[in-house]
Amino acid sequence: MTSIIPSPNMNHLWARLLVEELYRNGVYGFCISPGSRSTPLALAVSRQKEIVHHIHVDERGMGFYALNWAKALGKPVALICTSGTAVANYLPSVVEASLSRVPLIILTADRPPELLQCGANQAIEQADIFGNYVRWSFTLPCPDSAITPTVVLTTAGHAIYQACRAPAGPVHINCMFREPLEPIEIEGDIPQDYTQPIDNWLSNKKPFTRWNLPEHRLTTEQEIFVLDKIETVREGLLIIGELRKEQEIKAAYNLAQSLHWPVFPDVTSGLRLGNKTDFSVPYYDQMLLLPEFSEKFNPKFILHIGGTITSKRLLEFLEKKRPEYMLVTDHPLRTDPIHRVTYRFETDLSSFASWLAPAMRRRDVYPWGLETIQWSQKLEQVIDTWAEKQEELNEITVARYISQWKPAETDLFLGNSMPIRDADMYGSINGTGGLVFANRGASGIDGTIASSAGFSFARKRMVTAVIGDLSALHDLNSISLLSSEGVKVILIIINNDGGGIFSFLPISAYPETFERYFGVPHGYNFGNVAKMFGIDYSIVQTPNELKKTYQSALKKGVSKIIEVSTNRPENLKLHKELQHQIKKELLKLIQKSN
Ligand SMILES: Cc1ncc(C[n+]2csc(CCOP(=O)(O)OP(=O)(O)O)c2C)c(N)n1
Ligand SMILES: [Mg+2]
Repeated sequence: MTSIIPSPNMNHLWARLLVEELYRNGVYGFCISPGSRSTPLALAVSRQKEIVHHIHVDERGMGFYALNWAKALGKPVALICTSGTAVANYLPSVVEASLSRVPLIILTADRPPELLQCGANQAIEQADIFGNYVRWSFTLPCPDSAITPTVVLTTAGHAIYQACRAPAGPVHINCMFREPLEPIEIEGDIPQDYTQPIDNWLSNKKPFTRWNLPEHRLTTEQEIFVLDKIETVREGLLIIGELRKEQEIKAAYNLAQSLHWPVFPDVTSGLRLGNKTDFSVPYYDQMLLLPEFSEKFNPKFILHIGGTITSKRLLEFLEKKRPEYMLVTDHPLRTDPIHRVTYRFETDLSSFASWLAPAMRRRDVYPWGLETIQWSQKLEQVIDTWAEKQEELNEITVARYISQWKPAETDLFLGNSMPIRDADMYGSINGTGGLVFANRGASGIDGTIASSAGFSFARKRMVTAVIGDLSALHDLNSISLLSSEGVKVILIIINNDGGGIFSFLPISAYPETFERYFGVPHGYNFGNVAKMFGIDYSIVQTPNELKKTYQSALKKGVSKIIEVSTNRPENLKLHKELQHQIKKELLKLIQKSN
């Protein structure tokens, strides 16, 4: 621990107290964007040698970096920025962190009250700027010897508690500082006995307040209810939504193996692109394209554990079928977009799955859904055969091949729009698993490059990221994060010269407005920008080229951009063609079974 006192002045003392108490409460990562008003905070971090910190000029990218760092850690990461629009640039990542329940501690430097609402430079209304998207917000006044230093410490502690307790999320401490901001010695600024109330804290390394988070477990009555319910269900379906921890993935896998129900794993569950269970139905989204299947497949009870579902078709199916629906999450947020949940439980997911799995092994199993599982297995071959025929790469085969080629010791980040959907629909179940992250809280196409960088840093391993070209353009300056220490990302940019997703929407039938307002072609590629940021770059056209380039980048172990050019109208055609073949095969299988 570096010394907190003597501090040169009150500004620096308070900043050191704040940073130190955050650190003692387990905040080991800080993300700093440069600015003058935040000088005391930045310097406080720089003195604490055990804190890992990153510096990036753009607060928007820095926010997404911190978000995915914290999401992978399951622990809060702190952000520091100066006053003014710097603060406002955090908003997209704050919104995402709020909706995806990721703890962030946002420390924004502010001007003193006498410089607000009077036209002073770089002064905006910062208090409560993030509205309902933060779990707690508080303005620390200018450091003042009339205020006991314990206030600073308990502010830090309470911030962590609010950020970490369910629902986890961002908190905002707005820190006012009056000049001078530099660490200049000011005699008498800190009264001699000022730190007396925290003498004990200064002499040890423990947090001032030790917060204890509530544990969420089912009560005995709830356990009996769940067991009763599940034991009497004959046609059950297990849906596994987003899971962020390897332990949860393992527990969900064991639950699936014991339950003997068909399993619909979301692409972010860790059980979709690998970790195949005996009951996995990876191609449920595509099967639901066929009305004959939807009519025949009638689950009476859903057990859904984890986060939300990517497949809109599955949501529509559930809305129509109206089975009993048990949703088990580790948070209290409302995540029921089809308004169909019958039983809701808030509990730790690993504990829930680990408790339920052994209890399920003992029960009589009603063999239902076996055909569904077998049909899905047959579709694996249909997709492979179709893919083998594609000489040039396309968006479907990129999703499929990456899921097959990605090594077990790497993770996957999926950009919103088509990359996550293609991986959900066409990724292979025979991959190696690993964590799959995406910003699905608000599903923005912003901050994707920064997100994959933060994810890689947190996991201390290579991340393969697949994102669209507009998403890449949106976050260009974050390419600089790809070469920062500890970040290894193979960034695959699917360049279809615009927003490919819109071709799948009804608006594509209006050619007079479609390209200009929705397709938004730009004609760029990413070679020069990769060069500007000193990142290795290749553009590939064929599956073989992608395989070679991808595998050599993995071997090299440093960040790389791989661009794949595709064509939007052609992409739509290819999706339709493959979907037609899937439906044809599935119909044949259904007819055979009748
Ligand atoms: C920040 C933000 N702005 C706008 C949107 C709306 N939007 C959804 S998908 C999309 C197009 C994305 O294009 P690209 O990243 O190239 O992916 P593609 O659709 O081509 O797969 C847009 C603009 C959004 N989700 N987030
Ligand atoms: Mg695109």
